[in-house]
Amino acid sequence: ENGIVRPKGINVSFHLNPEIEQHHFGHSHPMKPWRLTLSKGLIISYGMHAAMDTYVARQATEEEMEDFHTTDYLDYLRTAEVAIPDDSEEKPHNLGGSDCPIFEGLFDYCALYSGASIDAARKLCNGQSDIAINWSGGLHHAKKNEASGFCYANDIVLAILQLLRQHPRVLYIDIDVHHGDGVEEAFWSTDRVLTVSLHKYDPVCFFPGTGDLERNGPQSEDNPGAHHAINVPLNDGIDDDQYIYLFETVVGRCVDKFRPTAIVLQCGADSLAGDRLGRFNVQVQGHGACVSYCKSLNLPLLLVGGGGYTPRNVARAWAHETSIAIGCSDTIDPEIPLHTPYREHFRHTTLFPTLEQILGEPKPNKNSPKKIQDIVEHITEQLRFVNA
Ligand code: VJV
Ligand code: CA
Ligand code: ZN
Repeated sequence: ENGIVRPKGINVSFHLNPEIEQHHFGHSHPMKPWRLTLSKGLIISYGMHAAMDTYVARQATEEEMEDFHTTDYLDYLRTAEVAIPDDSEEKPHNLGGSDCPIFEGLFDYCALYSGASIDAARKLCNGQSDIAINWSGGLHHAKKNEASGFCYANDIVLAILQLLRQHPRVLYIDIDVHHGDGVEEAFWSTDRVLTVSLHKYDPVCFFPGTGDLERNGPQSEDNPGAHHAINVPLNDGIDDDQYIYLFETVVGRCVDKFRPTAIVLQCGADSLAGDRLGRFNVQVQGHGACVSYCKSLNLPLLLVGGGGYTPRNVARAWAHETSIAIGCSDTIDPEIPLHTPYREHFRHTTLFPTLEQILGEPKPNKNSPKKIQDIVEHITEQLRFVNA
């Protein structure tokens, strides 16, 4: 089908569970698990499933989730009663407000996306996969004892903990438009995980308000994790050229100094132009270039999803990135196949719409060349303290 063949020598596993897609955060909530249905439909219509090992994820057990989360929080998550979101008071474990509503099947949803990321990490550990993909994961804000920013269980932390059983050093990279605060904080105190997040940074007006350039981990004498958090704070309107330059320069230097033995890339698609919550001018090509660069490092690679609030663009990005993983991105037809489910939902018939097609008028780019150079210089300085 479509000339897709299984790549020789490189194994890609695809972890999903259609049950995840059935959950609803509530009327007009920006997080729509249905975007996973749209993405999968596009991936299958291109025939890409034939080039991967597909696994239907099982639920993570409570014991597995306790590797990071408190028993108290998990018990609350499992037993919380469905309620109309209410922001009027502080809630136990930050559950039940409009960002993190309590909806039907909440615990199953969390256990399923966590199970998929844990399974994916195990495939990398036992060498059955070179690249493992879970587009339903990537929920980087969840804390050990509370929900935050649409995230309830932190599947990324759970997956990295699996990788650390086999791997001395794991590099975590986060291209979601939001700061990857939950993952950063979880590995604050170890030098075995280097976290890197690129994000829109505005301490007042943009969630979660953290992630300035100077935030590099608690700087105490006895903290091995000091300097092992890298933040790339950006302004509105960053374009592909600047984004790719920063990604390759920063990640390249991190790899040189830290010498990771495995990489986790959170591919939040809210950094794309035209996202309902995002502010950047990054295109499907620029977003995908980050995946290509990580793949070129030839290390075990876990790809997870994350944010992404304009489903047609999320589906384009994650289908393109799946094609990069299996090595057919140069050969597939950029015209969305005629038999793609919900094809009319994509508005344009190409995988790679132009900024004009997406936005009409592109957003002004508020990132000066000097700002980009200052970021690279600060991070280069910071990495002097990082050694393999
Ligand atoms: O900015 C916030 C927090 C508030 C309090 C709650 N109100 C609703 C919004 C302002 C300060 N939260 C952010 C959370 C973003 C989470 C991003 C997650 C990820 O992409 O990084 C990873 C998956 C926020 N931004 C926008 C909204 N919340 C938002 C929430 C809604 C909504 C519209 C916007 C919730 C329900 C409904 N509309 C109906
Ligand atoms: Ca980020
Ligand atoms: Zn986000």
